[in-house]
Amino acid sequence: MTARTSTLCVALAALLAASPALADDNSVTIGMILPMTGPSASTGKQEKAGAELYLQQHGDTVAGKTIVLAVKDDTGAADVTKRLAQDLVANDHAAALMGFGLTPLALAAAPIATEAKVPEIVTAAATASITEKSPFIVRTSFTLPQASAPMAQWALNNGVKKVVTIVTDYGPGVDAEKWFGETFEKGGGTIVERIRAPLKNPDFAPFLQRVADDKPDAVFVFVPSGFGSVFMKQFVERGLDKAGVKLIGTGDVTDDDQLADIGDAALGAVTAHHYSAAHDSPENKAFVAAFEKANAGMRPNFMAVAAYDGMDLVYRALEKTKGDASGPALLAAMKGMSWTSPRGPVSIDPETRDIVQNIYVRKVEKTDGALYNVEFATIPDVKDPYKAGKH
Ligand code: VNL
Repeated sequence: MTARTSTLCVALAALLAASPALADDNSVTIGMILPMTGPSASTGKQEKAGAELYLQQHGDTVAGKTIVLAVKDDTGAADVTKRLAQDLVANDHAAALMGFGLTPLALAAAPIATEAKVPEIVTAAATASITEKSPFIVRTSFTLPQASAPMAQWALNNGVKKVVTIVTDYGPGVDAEKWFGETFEKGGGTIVERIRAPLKNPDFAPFLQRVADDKPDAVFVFVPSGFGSVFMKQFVERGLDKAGVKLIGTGDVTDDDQLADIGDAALGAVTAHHYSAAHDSPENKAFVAAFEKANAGMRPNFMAVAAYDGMDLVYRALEKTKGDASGPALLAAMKGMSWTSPRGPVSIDPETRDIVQNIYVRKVEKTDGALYNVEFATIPDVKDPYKAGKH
């Protein structure tokens, strides 16, 4: 061998060693597909930080396997999600796919999960029907019906009679509109108007003018994580807060990632959700402190905790299978798994593969000079009501 080729061999060996795609037999690759750029980049950033924190705290070894977390940016485009999912299962032999920032992205990966018999752990997207699109989908985020129905119940119990709903016009928004509206009307409330705003380049001002004309007791809102700031600022600019219109919604609009940016405009907003950085438990205090230490200037939101729990689910499943990382074995181990998350007690419903969790009613308040969603009521062990009605 010449000196030149031997240098090349050394370089090649170094390259192979550094490549997670060619990791040894003992490795288990988790392919995490996220929007790291584009309008939902904040979701990608939170999710990546949540998953990496789990790895940092628990190490990369479980049940004799070495975990390799491969994070890929789909830019929020479904065709890219699908290509990345294909690539991860075919070339990287990923044992599980994880992430998916928006409903269309989670749906794009579903046929790949089914065909490759690899669990698709949905840690962000929250349209109820997603888990029906592949028997290999498991979810650690939430569903919009899970949060919207309890919000309607709270409104009914607290003197709210007339509501305008405003939702982003795609899967989760349609779910939120339906489950808030039907629950509210069944309890005797009136939906004055149902407004849907486009997902792309949202400008809520014209819709909020209609709300001002309708003069409801409250506006119920769903916008995906990352869009709350635009909405809340326009709500206040229209003077709707001063006109006495209450702001209620699912917790996506007062997302912990955006609260500081929204500022005092968020004060008093009442929302229902599964996670607040202010959740008062030892597990959450430890989680928030470790997250903030590892990610200067960031506060974990519901996306971060769902990714953290997604990793937790993989580790627990591998422990249960004693290191068997085949898709069907992992999936079987995940069904029925229960643990204590920073958000509270959770389990994976073995029938629907959706997460069962507490839903908290919270109000935005200032504590120690910062805005938080302060939980004041708990609805325990909520199953996704969309699927509960079918089973
Ligand atoms: C979705 C649902 C996305 C809730 C979100 O933030 C969210 C979705 C990006 O299913 O697309 O807060």
